[in-house]
Amino acid sequence: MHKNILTEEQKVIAKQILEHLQDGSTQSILLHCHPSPDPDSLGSVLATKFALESMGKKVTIIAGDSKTPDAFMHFPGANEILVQNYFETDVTKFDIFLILDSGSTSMISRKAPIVFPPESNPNLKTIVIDHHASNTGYGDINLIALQYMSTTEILFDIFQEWGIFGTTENKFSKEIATNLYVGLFTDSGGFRYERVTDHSFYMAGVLYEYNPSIIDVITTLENSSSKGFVDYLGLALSQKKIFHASEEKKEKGSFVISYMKHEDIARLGLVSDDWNGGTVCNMLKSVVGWNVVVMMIEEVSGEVKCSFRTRDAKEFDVSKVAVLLGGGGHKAAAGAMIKKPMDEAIEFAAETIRKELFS
Ligand SMILES: [Mn+2]
Repeated sequence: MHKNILTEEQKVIAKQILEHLQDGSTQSILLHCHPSPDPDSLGSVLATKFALESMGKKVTIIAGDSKTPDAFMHFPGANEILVQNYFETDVTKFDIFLILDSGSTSMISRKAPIVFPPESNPNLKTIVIDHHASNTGYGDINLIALQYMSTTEILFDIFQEWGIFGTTENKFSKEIATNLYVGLFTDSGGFRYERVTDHSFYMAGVLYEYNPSIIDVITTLENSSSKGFVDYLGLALSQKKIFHASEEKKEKGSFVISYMKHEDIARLGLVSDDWNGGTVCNMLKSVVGWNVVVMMIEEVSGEVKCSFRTRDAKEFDVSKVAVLLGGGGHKAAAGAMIKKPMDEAIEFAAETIRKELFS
């Protein structure tokens, strides 16, 4: 028997989801990638596609709001993703919309508000599987499991419940293993985050058995940078504002905000594949005393996307700041969008961080 950390209650929900999937009236299933997809979004969706196909279901994957990054195109099955967003998709063709790694409906699309069931297909069943604490459970069936590092880690246990593996008729494949691994590896910061458990390492071991070249997939992922990424990194790391805690709160150290204005993006000729808030944050927070760090990117003029990280999630819960700014996330890593010009956005974020975490 494989190690499985779903709670009894979650196992019941997993079985419920399976019943819906196996129901004769379920033929066609829709999957999507979230805006600015990360490897957990892609890996979850692609692994699920192979699992559902092994059950004889027809699966369609849409790229969603963003173009799938070139650096992810070597994930097995990635070339079958349709370049269209939710509102460009004819939902009458589907029986189930299986929504993965998406903490809110804005992670399905940011183009317009989303209402379920959609007007054009009142019979569309929505199933949400996710690991974000901010997920309110907006589907017909919701499996929100916070004990997992990544959505692919939840799927690993769900696939056992579904009999995709761990039974004599093993349908687990190299393609499923590879896609589950990319999500597990990246959402755990390469097995570095505090929330990593023995289950994460156990899962990695099982996946390795199915694809001993699993490490090559990560090597390719981490060595697919564009020239634009290096230009972005250089400027982002040099443009930063350092804010110190007040004299009375000296022990709290400092917080740092790096930024990339819309005009910088235009001047360097960057495209959205070129930047990544997390990378800059990880470098900034490696400095002793820089306890909260933020990367702010103004992709669209007047709209600033913020990534928050901390080197000490016990002392500094950055999700609190993100929520106050209209976003969400985890204690150690969160995000938000501020609709202001960059200078005002920096001031607004700095004030919020100072009030919430440094005073
Ligand atoms: Mn995730």
